[in-house]
Amino acid sequence: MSDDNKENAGLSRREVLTGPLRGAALMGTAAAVGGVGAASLMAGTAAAADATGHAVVGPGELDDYYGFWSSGQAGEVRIMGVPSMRELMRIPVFNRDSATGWGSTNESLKILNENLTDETKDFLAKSNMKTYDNGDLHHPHMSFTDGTYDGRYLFMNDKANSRVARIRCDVMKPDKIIEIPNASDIHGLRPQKFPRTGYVFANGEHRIPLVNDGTNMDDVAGYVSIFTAIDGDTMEIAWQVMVSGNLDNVDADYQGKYAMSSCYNSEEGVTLSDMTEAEMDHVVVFDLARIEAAVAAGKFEVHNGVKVLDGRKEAGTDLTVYIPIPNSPHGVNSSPDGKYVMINGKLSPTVSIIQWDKIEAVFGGAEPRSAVVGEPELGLGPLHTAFNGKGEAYTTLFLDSQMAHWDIDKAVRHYGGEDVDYIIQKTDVMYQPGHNHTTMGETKEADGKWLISLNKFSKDRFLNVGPLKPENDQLINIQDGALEVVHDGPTYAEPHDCIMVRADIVNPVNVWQRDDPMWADARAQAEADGVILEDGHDEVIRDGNKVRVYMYSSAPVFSLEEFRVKEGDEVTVYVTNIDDVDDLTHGFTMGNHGVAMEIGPQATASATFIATRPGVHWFYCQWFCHALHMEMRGRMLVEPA
Ligand code: RUQ
Ligand code: CUA
Repeated sequence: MSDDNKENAGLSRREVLTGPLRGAALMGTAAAVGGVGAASLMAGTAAAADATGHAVVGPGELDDYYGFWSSGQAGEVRIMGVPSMRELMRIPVFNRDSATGWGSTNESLKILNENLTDETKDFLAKSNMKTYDNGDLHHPHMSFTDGTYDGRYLFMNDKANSRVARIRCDVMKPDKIIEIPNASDIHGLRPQKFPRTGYVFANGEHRIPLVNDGTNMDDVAGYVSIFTAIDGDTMEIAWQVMVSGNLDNVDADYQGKYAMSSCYNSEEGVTLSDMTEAEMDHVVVFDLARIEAAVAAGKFEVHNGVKVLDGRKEAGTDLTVYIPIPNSPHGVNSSPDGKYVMINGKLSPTVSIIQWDKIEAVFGGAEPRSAVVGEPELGLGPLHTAFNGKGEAYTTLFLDSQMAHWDIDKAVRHYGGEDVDYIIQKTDVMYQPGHNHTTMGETKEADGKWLISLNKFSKDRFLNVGPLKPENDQLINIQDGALEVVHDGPTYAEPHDCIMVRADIVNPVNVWQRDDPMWADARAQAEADGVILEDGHDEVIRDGNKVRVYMYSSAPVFSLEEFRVKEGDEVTVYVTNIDDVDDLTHGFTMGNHGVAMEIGPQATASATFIATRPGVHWFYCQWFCHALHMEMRGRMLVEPA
C-alpha cells in the first residue's frame, strides 16, 4: 500500500482511479484492482436506485452521506455510509474497545476520567474501577452554524452515567467527556442550531433531590429534574435549570431564542401508575435570553460548582413556560423551515404542532395552548418525526409498526376547522420503530432524499441467533414521493438514533498532525525525559520503580526488539507511529497484560501496567500493516525481584 502511494507521487489510489490520470493508472494497476471492473470504478460516486428502487452504491463507489449512528447500551458511535448502509467505522466513546484500546490507553483514560465529579472519582477508586465500563448512548448530533451542520463536532449523551461527550470530526475520536452534576441520567440532547453551537442542551431525565447526599430521600415532591446548557466550545457547563416533570427529549429553534423539552410524569410520581395518571403532561420551553439575564443578575444557587436556576412550574419565574400536551409526549422535532416544532404523543395518537413564533406571547401571559396550531391524529404510538424540507413530515408509529407520511400545512388547516385530509400515506416497517431520520432533516437544508427507520424489534426477519435478536434498520427512498423500503438489515444494540450528513460537510484527515493535543501528556513527559517523540529514537528511562519505554513503529518493526524491567515496576510504554502513509495503522499489544492500543499514522499512544509477572512476554502489532506484520513484535523481559 505504501509503495503504491509513493509511486503515484502522493495521490491515493482513488484519486488516480477517478482523476484525470485514471486511464494511464488503470493500465498500470489493472492486476491490483483484480475482479473489480474498470467501468464500475469509473462510474462516479452518485448513488442511484436500480430498476427495483434498490439503493445502488457499487463496489468502490462512495456514499453521498455520512450516517452517524448511536448504539444505545453498546456505548459507541458508528459511522455508516448512506444509502449503501455499509458500516464504515466504530467510534468507542463510553464503552471500552479491544481493537483501539479505548478505555485502557492513558490518552483515552484521561478523556474518560478528567471531567468526572469528585464523588464519581471516589466511587471508581473504591470500586477498583479504572473508569466506567458502560454507557448508554442515545442521541448523536453534529454542531451547527447558521441552522445547518458545520462538520466540527458531534455531541452525544450517556444516559447510564449522566455524561455528555464530544467527538472531533477531523479525527473521529472523542476529545471531551464530561459528567453532568446535579442531574440524573442524561437523555435528550441537542445542539443549538442558530447562530451556532453555542450551547448543547442536555436533559437530566430522572428526578432526584437537588443535593443528592442522602439527607432528604423520602421527600419525593422535592425531587427535581435538571436541564443543562453546556458550552459546546469549552465543554463547560454554562447553567442549569430546575424543571417540573421528567425531562425526555429536547430540540432548539432556528432563531437561537428557545430550547424545548418534552416531559412525561407531570404527576411527579415514582411508580408507573402515578406517572401515567394525568391526561395531560407538558413541554417546557426555555427562554435563553431570559435565562442569561437571570444568570447575569445573580439569580441562581451554586450546587456542585454549577449555577442552578429555578424554572419549576410552581416557581413562577419568567425563565420557562409549560405547554400542556397529551399524555407522555416523547420526540421533539423542529421543522426545517423554522416555523414549527412537533411534539410526538407516544401514549396519545397525536403529534402536537407548536408554532415557535407564538411562544413569546405565552411568556407574556397568553394561554399556553394558544401556541399549539395543529394536532393531527396519526396512529398508535407516535415517537419521532422527520422532515423532507418540502412541508411534509414522517412520524414513527411504535405500536402500529408504521411510518406515517403527512402534510404539515394541511394538518394545521384541519386543526383550524377545514375539512382536509393530512395523511399522505403510511407504510409498514418491521417492527416497532423508535427514531427515524431524513437526510439533513434536522437542519434548514433538509433535502428529502432518504428516510431511515430504526426499528426496535426484528423478530423473525433474519436467521435465528438465539434469544437475543438484532434490531432492524430500514432505509426508505422518499425521493419520488413514494415510501419504498430499499434496505433492511440487522443491527447490534441499539441504534437508538442517528443523523445523516451530506458528505461534503464532513472532512476528516487521513494522517494525524504530530502536535495533536490527544497525546500532549506523553509529549510533555517525553520532553522532561529528554526524548523527542518524532525523532525516531527510542529510550528506556528508569525513575525509581517507574519505567518509561519510548519506541517508534515503522512497518514492519518496532524500534525496540526487547526491553528489560524488574518485577513490580510500573511500566509505561509510549509508541509513536512514524509512518505517514494513509491507512497504515500499527498496534501495540502487550501479551498477557490486558494492554492493546491503536497507533494511527503519525500518532503517539501510551499505556501503563505493573510488571508483576517475571519472565518473557511478547509484544506485537495487532493492526495488520505489512506482509511482515506477524513478525512485527518484540520481547519484554521481566527480571524476578
Ligand atoms: S428516545 S425511541 Cu432515548 Cu431517543 Cu425516542
Ligand atoms: Cu504494524 Cu501490524
